[in-house]
Amino acid sequence: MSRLADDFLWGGAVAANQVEGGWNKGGKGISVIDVMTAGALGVEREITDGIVPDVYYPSHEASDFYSRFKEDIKLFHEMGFRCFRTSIAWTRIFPNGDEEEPNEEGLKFYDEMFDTCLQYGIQPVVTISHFEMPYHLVTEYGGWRNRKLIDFYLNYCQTVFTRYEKKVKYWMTFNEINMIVRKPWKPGGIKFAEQENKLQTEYQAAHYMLVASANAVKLGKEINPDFVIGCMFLHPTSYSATCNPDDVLVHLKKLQEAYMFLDVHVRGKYPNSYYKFLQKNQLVINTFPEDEIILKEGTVDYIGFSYYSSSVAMANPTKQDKSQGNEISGYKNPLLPASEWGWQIDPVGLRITLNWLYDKYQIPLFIVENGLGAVDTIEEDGSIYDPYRIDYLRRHVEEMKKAILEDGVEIMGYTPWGCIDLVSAGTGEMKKRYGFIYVDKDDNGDGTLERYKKDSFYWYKECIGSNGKNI
Ligand code: BGP
Repeated sequence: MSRLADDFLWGGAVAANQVEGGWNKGGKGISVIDVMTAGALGVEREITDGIVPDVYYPSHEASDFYSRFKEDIKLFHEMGFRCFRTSIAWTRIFPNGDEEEPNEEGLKFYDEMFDTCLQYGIQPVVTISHFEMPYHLVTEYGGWRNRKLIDFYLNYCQTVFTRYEKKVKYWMTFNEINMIVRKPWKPGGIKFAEQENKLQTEYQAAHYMLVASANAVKLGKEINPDFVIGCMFLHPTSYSATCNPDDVLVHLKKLQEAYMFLDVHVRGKYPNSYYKFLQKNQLVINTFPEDEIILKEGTVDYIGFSYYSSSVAMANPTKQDKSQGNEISGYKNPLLPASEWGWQIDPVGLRITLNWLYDKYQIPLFIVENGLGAVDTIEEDGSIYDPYRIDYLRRHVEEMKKAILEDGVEIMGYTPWGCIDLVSAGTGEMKKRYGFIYVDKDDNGDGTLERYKKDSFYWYKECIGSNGKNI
């Protein structure tokens, strides 16, 4: 192959909870993100007990995509998007999560949104659960530590698969599923009680989510065999800090622990190292006898993953070695520059990641998140010069192309994160911007919400228009 396929899925990615706002409109219920306050670099977002009056919650209005999606999708079209990755807010469809009947107004909202995409020839790529499970499932059932969540999730899947059968072909079951064993609030609605055995709870929840995911794949295929259903994995790319075998082993173990999720998603069973890990940590996971078969039968069609940066692993780290990164980070790499938020920038790491994944799993890959969170300045005439973002994206696209054209990796598409500015999941900030489209809003929630095209908007348009040639 000497060029990218003509149907390569160029596009952009967002999540409902970070872009839509309209948190209580159209019958929507409260989600786990709706009770998270804003934070900053080094300042954790607080999880409040329900909605507290006079507290600022960034997700409540977010970028107001809920009311402006038509003009926003038009702008995506102007850039030439062939696909648009977004999620369905579970709480628009089942406000509490445990109802039997869905909320028609919520369903209609996504009907309209997907229709708008399709009118412009943009394929929706839908994450079924992206950090926005119903808060009620936390207060009543304890989140994903409870097996009942599988049924609620499947009822939700059944509803959206059936409703959007003719509109959505590409699906992903859970965003960054492996976050459940590190930062379980957003993906799993799990807040620990004092004395709780955290690891036990996390790995139990992981099992339930994996069973739910496999069941969802099976269900989706029954409803429409043409559905293309993938998983979504936070790829914790890292290197051994030195060639000291002790560092190399730590690095290997780190990857193995994370790849457990992909082993189940892709091969339909846990690796031996997982059972040894459970033993070593004295974890006992409750399973049903049928789980084994479900996992076997519900394997995914592709691996969707996020990649922003890399870090290093070492056997004897010091406190100063810690690096920032996307939820699961490691230690600093002295050879790499970092973003304003301390995420180390490593385009070649993307090529390495693609090769690792493809060598190991041999199914198509989809880069569903990549990008640079940076502060942008808007000029008086409305221009936004963001050469740093263009440089980041260009270098990553170059490496992706090498992976396809020189290494033979099968990649379905590329959807840079936050194609329109949105609320940061990690910090809740607005000023950590990823978009090609600037949204006039600040960290206090002030601004007109008006949209402006950044320089990167025109760069990406040219990139897509030339199918990745002119970058
Ligand atoms: C991933 C999430 C996204 C997104 C992104 C960037 O973890 O899937 O929801 O937000 O990272 O992270 P942040 O928003 O913290 O900059």
